[in-house]
Amino acid sequence: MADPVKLLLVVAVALVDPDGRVLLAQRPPGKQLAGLWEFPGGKIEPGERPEETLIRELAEELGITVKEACLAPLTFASHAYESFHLLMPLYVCRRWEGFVQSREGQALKWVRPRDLASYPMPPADLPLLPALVDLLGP
Ligand code: 9L3
Ligand code: MG
Repeated sequence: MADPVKLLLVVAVALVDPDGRVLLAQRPPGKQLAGLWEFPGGKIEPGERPEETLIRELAEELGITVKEACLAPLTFASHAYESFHLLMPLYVCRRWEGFVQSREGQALKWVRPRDLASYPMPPADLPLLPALVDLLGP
């Protein structure tokens, strides 16, 4: 029998500031895909709902508090790596409490939607850009 496909469940968020810019985070050295710019987020822990994961990850990585009601699902990324299949919903969040800070040594950048494509991104994140630009405008 063929090996079952390993499914990796990850959530990501487009944080949108009042000027319509989106936050990208650079994956730190030593991590898989180091140096690439991604939408912040992380792996869904057993028993978590995706919204709970995002609230936890944004507190850990960026030091901000988002309310579940402020998270709107936009679209899904689905990418087959060699050893696993990544399934990753992208949420949009425009309101949060606290100031965005780098809590894990990652570089952060606020980027205009039309400029997102000029940042090297993980292959899962790249196909999310058209839906985001549609929503936010250039
Ligand atoms: N990943 C891709 N794009 C993203 C995020 C948050 C994560 N926007 C991928 C990178 C890793 C996997 O998901 O292959 C797990 O992420 P992490 O726990 O290593 O950050
Ligand atoms: Mg993460």
